[in-house]
Amino acid sequence: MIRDQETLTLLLDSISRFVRERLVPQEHHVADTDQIPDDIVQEMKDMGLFGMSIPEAYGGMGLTMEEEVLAGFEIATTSPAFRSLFATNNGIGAQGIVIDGTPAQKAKYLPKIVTGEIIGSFALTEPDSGSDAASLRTTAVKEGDHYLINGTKRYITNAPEAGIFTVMARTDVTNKRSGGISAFIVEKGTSGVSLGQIDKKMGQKGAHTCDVMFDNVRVPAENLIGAKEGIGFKTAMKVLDKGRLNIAAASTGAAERMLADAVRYAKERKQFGKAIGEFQLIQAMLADSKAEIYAARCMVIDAARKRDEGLNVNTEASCAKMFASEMCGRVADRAVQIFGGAGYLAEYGIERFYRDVRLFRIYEGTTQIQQLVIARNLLSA
Ligand code: COS
Repeated sequence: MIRDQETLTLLLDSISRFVRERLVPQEHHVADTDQIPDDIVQEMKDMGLFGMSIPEAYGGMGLTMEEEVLAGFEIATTSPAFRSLFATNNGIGAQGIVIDGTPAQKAKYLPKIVTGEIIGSFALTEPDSGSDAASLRTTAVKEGDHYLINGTKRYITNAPEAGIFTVMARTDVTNKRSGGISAFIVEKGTSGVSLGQIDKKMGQKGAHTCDVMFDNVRVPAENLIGAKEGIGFKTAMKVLDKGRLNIAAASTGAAERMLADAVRYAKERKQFGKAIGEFQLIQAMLADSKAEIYAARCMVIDAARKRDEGLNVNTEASCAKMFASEMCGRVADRAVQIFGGAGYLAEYGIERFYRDVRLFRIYEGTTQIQQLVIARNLLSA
């Protein structure tokens, strides 16, 4: 749903200009240093990018899902590391509070998430619990007006920068599956919270992940999301329904960028006496990419509209995430192919995208988990 086209157009134009003029020129620098410069982070804050999806009542833009994916397409036309920094505040690092938080939890944390004063991070995955999220082993034992949390979380995006974590932990150890899980807001400064080394990744330099360890961490009972035990897994799944749409939008935007780079190169690069874009085998790769990007874009917008209508988009979010991320991988591969030898060299940047977008098919649920969700929903209908 688009609430006001004029306001949205202004936002999309300003994001597009910011990406073109400020972020694209910094892509190599961020990849080389593994850091997003402070002045860029400040500009992101000033533009309100940390609070796009947070309700206006807490100072955010309150974008609808359709508006958010349109913004997501634009933001994703540069290195994914830039979006990653504020994406958890709009997505998985804050949505647990937005969707299921108590009024007091929202009032306490959301205004600071909006400004980027605190970064929100989502702590679900563990060393032995990835795709099978319901098997997680982190425990939260109630002691008076506190919970004592123990366990280790792995691959946690933005953990090094985070001010709060949404931590899924088992409050009922007799229930080994999803019904025993609750979600908590844990502040980073709490005694017993510690971080592992920043992970060395294949790509997405500038976006950081690491382990987060909880050693007898005392969390006030008021930080139990929704003030109810046993609903934490469902909170996580609802968060991921939205997160998967955001990753689908990011995949689509990144594919658009790679195709634009490939088209430009195909016009400039000459072989056999003419631009390689005049050869039909190159044209086929460009055309397939364009059609697939268009299909992904339509899927993402349709699923976003359905979510705005209040429909259950579990299936649609998984379809969009699966199709768009796999499509993005194919476009990345073709783009490298069109660049030829230059595609394999760091200075042309396309190999960096090839590595960066590989993650889209893995995080927030692998392609295989999306297949499982879609098929289960089909068979149980
Ligand atoms: N919204 C609301 N509730 C949901 C839901 C959703 N999207 N998905 C599942 N649930 C509910 C189910 O209805 C079920 O409720 P009941 O117990 O009341 O029947 C409960 O949650 C458990 O669901 P389910 O039985 O489907 O759980 P499973 O353990 O079989 O597996 C999958 C669920 C595999 C889909 C889940 O573990 C998953 O998404 N894994 C991938 C994790 C992931 O994406 N990790 C990335 C980390 S973030 S980067």
